Amino acid sequence: MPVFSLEASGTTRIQPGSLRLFIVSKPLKSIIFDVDGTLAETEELHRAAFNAMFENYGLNWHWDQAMYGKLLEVAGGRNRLQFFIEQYQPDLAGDYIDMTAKMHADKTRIYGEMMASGDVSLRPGVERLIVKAIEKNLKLAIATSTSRKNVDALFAVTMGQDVLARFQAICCGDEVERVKPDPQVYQLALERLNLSPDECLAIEDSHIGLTSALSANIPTLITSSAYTKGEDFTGAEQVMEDLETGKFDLSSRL
Ligand code: XBP
Ligand code: MG
Repeated sequence: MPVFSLEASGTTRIQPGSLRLFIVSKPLKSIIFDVDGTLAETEELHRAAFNAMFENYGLNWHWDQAMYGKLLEVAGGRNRLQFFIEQYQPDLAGDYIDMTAKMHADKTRIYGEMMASGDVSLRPGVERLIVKAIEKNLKLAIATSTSRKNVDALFAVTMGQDVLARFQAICCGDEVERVKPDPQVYQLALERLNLSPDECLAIEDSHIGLTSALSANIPTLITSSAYTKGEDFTGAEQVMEDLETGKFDLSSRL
């Protein structure tokens, strides 16, 4: 007979003879959401915004999906752009590497315009979970490598700024020194929430995000996205296609 058995509820039962001891995990107090790929499939819009920015600069650089898939290994758009120039345009690095902040700011402006006039929607089950979490008085948080401007742009066309205002901690890539996979952005979220990692659940879509959340000791659920399907999600609590298909049930965590 196994000494440890993991119950569906998340309790660990230890059975030395007839003695039954239950170690109950702390009740969930907060859900921390990643943004790109988790709240919404936004990476194609990011890619289009990068390509439009390149055109505006008169550059013949164009990131197709295969290239973008590789570049997503570098989180944070400005880091990604720098990496691309160094790896794929080394002859032009002298001219462009110092311009990446300006280029990335232009890309952010274009992304905002595209978001406002596009048809991005939240991924299945996201809105339902946010509404349920508010109903159950859970704290809501965001931990993302993207900028606050882009988070605002997404909420403006989806659940609205009033719902974003219900988030107790909105932690973005432009507030931390090191973006994911570094744990900084999740550590900042924990600090602002004033909670311990085991009171939180992170929801992520990528192995980079998973590494970041796990390095901050936060249990993590994965909803894989268009660009991250098939990645190695070892260490995740659960992996599902999306919150709706995976029938993620918040009540089992309360
Ligand atoms: C994913 C990212 C972001 C976006 C682009 O962020 O790495 O960099 O691809 O956004 P998340 P920026 O942590 O939400 O998955 O150009 O604004 O960085
Ligand atoms: Mg993501």
